[in-house]
Amino acid sequence: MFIDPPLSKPGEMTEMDCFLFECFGYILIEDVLSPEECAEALEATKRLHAGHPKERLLQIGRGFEKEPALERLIDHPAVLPKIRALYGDRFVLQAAWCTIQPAGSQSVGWHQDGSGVTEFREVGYPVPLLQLRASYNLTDQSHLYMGNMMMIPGSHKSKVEMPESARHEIYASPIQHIITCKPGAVLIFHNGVWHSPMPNNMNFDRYNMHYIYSPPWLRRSDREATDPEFLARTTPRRRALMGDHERPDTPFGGGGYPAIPFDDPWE
Ligand SMILES: O=C(O)CCC(=O)C(=O)O
Repeated sequence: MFIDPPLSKPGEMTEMDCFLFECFGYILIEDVLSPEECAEALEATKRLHAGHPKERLLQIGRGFEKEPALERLIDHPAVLPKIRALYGDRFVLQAAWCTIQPAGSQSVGWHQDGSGVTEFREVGYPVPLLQLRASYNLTDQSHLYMGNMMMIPGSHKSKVEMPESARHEIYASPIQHIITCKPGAVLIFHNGVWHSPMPNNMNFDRYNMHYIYSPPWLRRSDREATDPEFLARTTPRRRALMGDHERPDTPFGGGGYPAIPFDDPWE
């Protein structure tokens, strides 16, 4: 279906952004990364995937510990104010996945994000916001069949699951929306939105960097603990976003959870 995307602008989460996010479960911000920033991040993602099989969608976590171009995206000023507007002042980076959809491959599988063990939709209705994803498009996805994200707008409010029989179909539903965007755009979406990658029929690999923000008490999924060397050298804001607490019980207790220094200068 060709519908206009719920477009937002870098920075502050406006009242209209809040409305669009509430209605669709996602917003798209174009031109977040300059061509140079995007090229740098893309080179970093290629280094992370070097030596790994290129057959189907593959996600590699915690690349920000080694790659400065990926570290910078953890608290990008175009995106972080929107995450803060949706969560309030206390949240962590639950995972950062560097994802390839290799040239000429497909991994269509419609799903909601969460834990297979206890699906977030079992926690309550509407499915709570527990994994807010900022997905940086690092390769061209301005046409169809470029490994685009496919979304069902508003499906984070649906009590009814997508039928099993449709979950491996490219065109699964008449209301689906295929995101077309240039490198450097960022899609922010709610874990409850049903989504899938579109096949990548191009002769180049598709790379997205997904940053997932969660309440501080949710177990991290790309790491048990952050590399101590990274923690020692990164900025106070990023350190706070890592969710490595001196006492692991503090996220539950609240009192000892460090405040995120949102007002520190941007890099
Ligand atoms: O990178 C993609 O295309 C999709 C990744 C995805 O759907 C997921 O990690 O839940």
